[in-house]
Order: sequence, then C-alpha cells, then structure tokens
Amino acid sequence: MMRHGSRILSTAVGLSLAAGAAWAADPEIDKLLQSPVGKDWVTNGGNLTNQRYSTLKQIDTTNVKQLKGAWMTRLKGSGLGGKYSFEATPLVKDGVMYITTGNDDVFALNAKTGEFLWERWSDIDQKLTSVCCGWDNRGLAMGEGMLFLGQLDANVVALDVKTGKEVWKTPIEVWQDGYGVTSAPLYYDGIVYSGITGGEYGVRGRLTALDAKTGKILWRWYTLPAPGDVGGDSWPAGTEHYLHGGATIWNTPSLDPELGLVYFSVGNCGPDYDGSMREGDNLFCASVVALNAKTGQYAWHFQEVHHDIWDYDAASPALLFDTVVNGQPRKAIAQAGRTGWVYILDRTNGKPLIGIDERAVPQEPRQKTAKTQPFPVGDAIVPQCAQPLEGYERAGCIFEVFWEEPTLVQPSGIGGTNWSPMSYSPDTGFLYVPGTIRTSAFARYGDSYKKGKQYNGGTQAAPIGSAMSGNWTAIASNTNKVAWQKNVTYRVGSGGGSTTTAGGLVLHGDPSGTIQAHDAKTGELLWQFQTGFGAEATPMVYEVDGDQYIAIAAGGNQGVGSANGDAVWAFSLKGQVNPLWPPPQPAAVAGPTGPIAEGVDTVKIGDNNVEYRYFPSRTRVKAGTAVTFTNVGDTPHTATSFENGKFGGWDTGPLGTGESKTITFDKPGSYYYICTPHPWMYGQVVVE
Ligand SMILES: [Cu+2]
Repeated sequence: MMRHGSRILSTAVGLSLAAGAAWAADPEIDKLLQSPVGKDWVTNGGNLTNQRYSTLKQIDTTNVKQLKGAWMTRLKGSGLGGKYSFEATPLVKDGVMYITTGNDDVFALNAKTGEFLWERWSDIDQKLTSVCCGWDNRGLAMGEGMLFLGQLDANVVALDVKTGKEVWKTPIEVWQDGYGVTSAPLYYDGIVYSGITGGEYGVRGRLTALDAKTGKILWRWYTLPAPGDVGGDSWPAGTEHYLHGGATIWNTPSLDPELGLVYFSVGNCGPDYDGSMREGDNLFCASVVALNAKTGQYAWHFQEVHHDIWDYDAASPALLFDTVVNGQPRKAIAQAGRTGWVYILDRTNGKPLIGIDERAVPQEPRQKTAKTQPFPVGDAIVPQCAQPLEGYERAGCIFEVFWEEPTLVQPSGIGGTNWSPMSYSPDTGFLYVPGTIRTSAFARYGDSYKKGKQYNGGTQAAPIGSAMSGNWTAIASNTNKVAWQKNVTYRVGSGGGSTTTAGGLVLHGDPSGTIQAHDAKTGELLWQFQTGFGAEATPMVYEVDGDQYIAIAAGGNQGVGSANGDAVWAFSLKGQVNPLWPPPQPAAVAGPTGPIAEGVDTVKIGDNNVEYRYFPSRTRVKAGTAVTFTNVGDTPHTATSFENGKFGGWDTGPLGTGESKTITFDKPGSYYYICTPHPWMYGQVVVE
C-alpha cells in the first residue's frame, strides 16, 4: 500500500494539505477527503465537508429519465429482519464498493457489476439490549489500506481493505452499560473519529479519537462536561446527572483542515422528557461542537435547544460550506435539527451567520425549563404548531411545555430532521433538507437511572389516528429561507438523506421504495425507480471506466415501518435492470396496523426477529378475557395503555426477554397501548 511512499508523496501535495501537517499517513485519501468529490466516494459524507455533492455530470437533468439499474445485489440476508434499518452510504474507491448493513457486516462488491469480492460477518451478539432505535450502521471510513467501522457492541474495528480481515478492534465502551455505535466514523490524517450512542440509556456521550494504525484511543472528549470544565456549570452542582445526560453522537463529524477543527452534532439530553432533576442549560446536549482535530481541545459550541425535554437532538450530520454574506466570504457550517430549523453558523467561532434570536418561551417550573430558546432567522422546514385533537386538552407550538398531562407539539420528538443527512450544492447555494411531519403527545413520568437500562422519563408517542408525512425542502444557504418545498407521503427525516450533483440533480430514497431525482433548482421530480424495498439510505455517486453510477442501499427503516431488505442498487445510463414491484407501504397514520385477530389472547412482542412490533398488533376478545403479553424479543418492552395520550392506566411494566404479564379486560371497549421506550410501537385490544 501507500505507507512507505507516504512521506515523499505528501511533500508533493503538502501545500494544499492541512496546515501544520508535516506529512500525512495516507496522502492519497487525505487529498481526496479535501477535494471536490469525483469518481471515488471515500468517506460517508463524500469528503470532509459532509456536503454529499458530486462533481460528476454525465447524468443530468436532461437524461436522468433514462436511468435504469446497472445491477442489484442482495447482501446474503445480512440485516434481513424487521429489527434492522439499512441506512448505510456505500464507499467506492478504484471500482470497488464497500458497504455495511444493520448487522455491522461489511461487503466489498465490484462497483461495475455488483459481484462479491469479499465479505466480513460481524458475529455481534444477537442479544444486545442496548439498541434504542433499530439495528443500524450508517457506514464506513477508509484510509491507510483499511476500512473503519463502529459496531452496535461499541467496538471500533479496522479491516484490511483488500481482504476484509480484521486488523484491530478497540472497545470504546461496554454495550451492557447502554453504549453502541451506529455512526460512520471519519478518517483523516491518521485519526479515526467515532461517535457513540446510548442517549436513551443514561450514558455519557463523547467523541473518541483513535490512532488509525493501531486502534489505540488517542483522546475522548465528553459531550457532558464535568464540574470545572467548560459548560460544567450548566448542570446542577453537587449531583451526578451530568454523568447520565446522554448527549450522544449519531453521525459522522466534518473537518476543516485549514482551521484544524473537527465538528459534530450532539443528541438529546437524558432522561429525554424529564428535566426536573437537571436544572440548567445542560451542555452540550442538542449542540454543534468544534474541537481541535488533533488534540480534542474544546474550540466552540452552539446549543440549538437549551435544557432539552423534547428529544430535540442535533442528529443529522453537520455540513461545511463556503459562502458570501453581505459581500464578505465566510466559512459556514449548517446543521438541520429536529426542531425543523437549519442552524447556519460561522465555523471559525460558532456564531450565527444569518441570525438566531434568543426568545422567551413557555415555562414549566417543575421541568426547570430554560427561560429562552434560540429561534433562527429564516424558515422552518416543517410546521411548528400542533393542531388541537379531540381528547387532548393541551396543544402548542415548538417549546410548549408539559408535565404529566399529555401535550401535543409539533415538530415531534423525532423531528423535523432526525438522522437523515442534508446535502449542499455550490451550484445553487441550496441545502436539501429531509423532513418528518408528525405530532408528539409529550408526557413526563418519573424515572431513575439504572446502568444499562432505558432512561427516558416520559414518552412522545404520536396520537392514534394522527397523520404522519414528510417533505423535501431546498433552503437558500445565504438567507435560511425556503427556495422550494415538496410534500411527500411518508416520513423522510429518519433514515436516508439527500445527495446532489453537478448534473443539477438532488437524489434521495423514499420509504415507498423509490429512489428519486429532482431538479436541484426547481424541485421538479424528474425520475423515480422502484427498488422493491424501503429506500431509506442516502444515495452516493461514483464513476468506473468512464460511466457514472448512482447507488443506494434499499432495506427499510424499522422506525418508519418501510419494507425491510438487503439490496444494493446501482444505476447508470447504460443500465438494463428494470424496477421491482412496490413493497408493502409504511403507515401514514399513527396507530396499530393490520387485521384484527379474532379471539387471540396472547400477544408476542418482538417476534420473528421484528423487534419493535406486537404480534398480533390488534386482537378482539370477550369481556373478562385475560390477555398475556410475552416479550420474545431481545430488548425490554412494555405494553402500556395509551388513551388520548394518557398512559399507564394499565401496564405490563418492562418485560425482559421471555417475561410475561397478564392483563384482564373486563369492560367492553377499545384499548390502545404503546411501548413506552419505543413509542412508535402500537397495539389494540378490542373487548366485546
Ligand atoms: Cu419496545
């Protein structure tokens, strides 16, 4: 590989490389990471900016209608099963594609034909109890002849890029304590940066930097500061709540070599919906943070939501771009929050670039709510006020407060924009933002921290019968205003994001199973193609032997309920492969789905490797019937009554694997229920 030649090569390209870097461990990859994306796509976000913008333009607005499948490969059943989501962005280098599945398995494929070159099965424990929101892996990084990935069991792993053989494996935490990794790491200049999950398990979030050669941990930067650290006074003094405040990192950092800073978005506070014990702003929950990329030293932060009690993460990747504001060239960073706003900042210092006002917001003393919240100048991408609903006494707009009385709020606790990445085109100056339109019924309950257990302090289920949909918005990056917007049937903010090209296209998948291309300037839908599975990953673009390809993973998203699968598609102008039949479509209305099972008095939770569902989800029994709920899944679940947002009238309580609880239904009526840690699971018992 390049290792021995690296010192010589780096002097040749060194002038455009990182300031102060005498030599690079992998000058070829480092150069690609700093360049506009061309024929290879060597990191999750395309390059260090996370812009997901390809300079390839063989496929453009005039010919995109001709696109067909060049190939489709099924990944041998990896990640097949309803507990999985398939959100990975493939990497391509020198005609080879590398992709991860929700089981952390890695495959190398011939990028021209889709044929298998090697495969590496993760052998992760199938009984992990620390996965909050679907088994998922968002992708890889590469450098120094290796591929890097984070696993759900909290290991960061390096594989030989030629063979898939393990080079090193470093536990950055212990999954039994609630930790995991779903984000794709970032490789740059000899360092692998990894996020960590566990925001629903009372963990202490951090960015971990590892030596790419050895896997040795170089430094950790905790997103929850200790007393005396920067931000340490934003947690109540003399308590340990800062140790259990979540603030995890769901996505790949971005990095500016000239400024020497690494940037990332930080997730929600824990416990999610109960702020009563954690008075203060609770840094660095729901923030964008910049650190010295070499040392991990704090540089700046911007908190999007103070004292978060709505699960309003910054979960989507932070994106770097250069722009001109009032005639001045500026270095910008943008992040799409679950609040429905895009936060546009100066990436040299974290100050708002376009304007963000601190405004007074509703107060709930028991929740210790923050007095003000940041309101960006410009437009939100989704509605920020909930409509009143029969049966609910409280409804409000963003930052509306709640205690135990269910309170309807938009955006929901999953956004806005959740994990899905946005993209940026320097040709239009637009950011292409995926959005989820949904209502949460927020309600708080008391919760105490237990190591390795869910620590939510409330719930945010969508009301039975309430509409759920999505949209795509082009945001003008110099004004933060909507340039165009397209509503879509299903939620698109949770899984796959957008990619844009110099051919004038915005590409994205859809939970219905299609991959779609829009005109980047106008939003006009130019092409769509049915992949046969929920297309909930972010597309990427590459070139082999002079032909441009567009690739996407298609395997669904368990949170949205789109069709599970294990397919990777590549499209080209020479493609001959036809679309598949549409798969079963996800729900556009909240509540239990499927036929009513007559006379069935046993409900299994997490059966058939579909972790987050009740089987059957609807049943009809006679008055006086005892219904037995049994958890046959891997994760603790509940069946908890949910009537007009009020929950807990009857409750199985948390059921571990194999545990059962019987509830007797005496009175005729309809009884809805949810799983409190997974409030997108719904069931119904109809009693005659
Ligand atoms: Cu559950």
